[in-house]
Amino acid sequence: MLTLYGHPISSFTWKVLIALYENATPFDLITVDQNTYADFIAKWPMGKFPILLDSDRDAMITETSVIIEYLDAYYPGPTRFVPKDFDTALEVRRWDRVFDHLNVTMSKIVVDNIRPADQRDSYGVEEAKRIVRGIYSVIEAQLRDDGFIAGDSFTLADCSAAPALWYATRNAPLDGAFPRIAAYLQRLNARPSFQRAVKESEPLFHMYPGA
Ligand SMILES: N[C@@H](CCC(=O)N[C@@H](CS)C(=O)NCC(=O)O)C(=O)O
Repeated sequence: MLTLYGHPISSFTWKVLIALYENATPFDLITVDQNTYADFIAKWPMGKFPILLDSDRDAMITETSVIIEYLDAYYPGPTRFVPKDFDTALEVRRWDRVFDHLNVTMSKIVVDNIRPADQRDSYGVEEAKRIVRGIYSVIEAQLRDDGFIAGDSFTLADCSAAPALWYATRNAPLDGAFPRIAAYLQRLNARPSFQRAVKESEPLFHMYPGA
């Protein structure tokens, strides 16, 4: 049995939820909140979520990219997340890293929105926005008019891209300068797996004003 410790509004949790929903993989979600935090932190003192527990294999897997590779290996379904061909797999992993970098950078902007007014970091936010626009340029140059970030198939890198771009573009708008990203985001938005992750978190959107 798979158990995911995460939070419905967390972008890194969405990344893994998308992979689980893509293949209708059964799992239980334990929301990391004040009731479950002690249990979670005892399991993973680094405190970064989500983490996946697999009681059938007596395994705990951390780091979203590794979790999705694990699902691909042990709970495969119609959507394969890492191609068998080494060079293509390397490209998928490379773009997964780019989108995780976008995810972490945009979090600085999102989290600043919920800081007390006198503890905001406008310098850090402007710097994050500059970095985000640099990442947008790299992504725009990679994208084609159709398909996904690393070819025709939806992969690990697209699981990573969907939440990162969803949050980033609300906080650092594309402003018409990145048409291929806008079109790509529409293709990602059309995936039922992503729609479900967003829908389930809607009741909690108020936690992140500006998100
Ligand atoms: N590299 C990690 C990043 C996970 C991450 O940063 N998760 C955020 C939630 S979206 C988190 O745990 N934030 C709480 C904290 O940093 O204390 C992964 O891919 O799993």
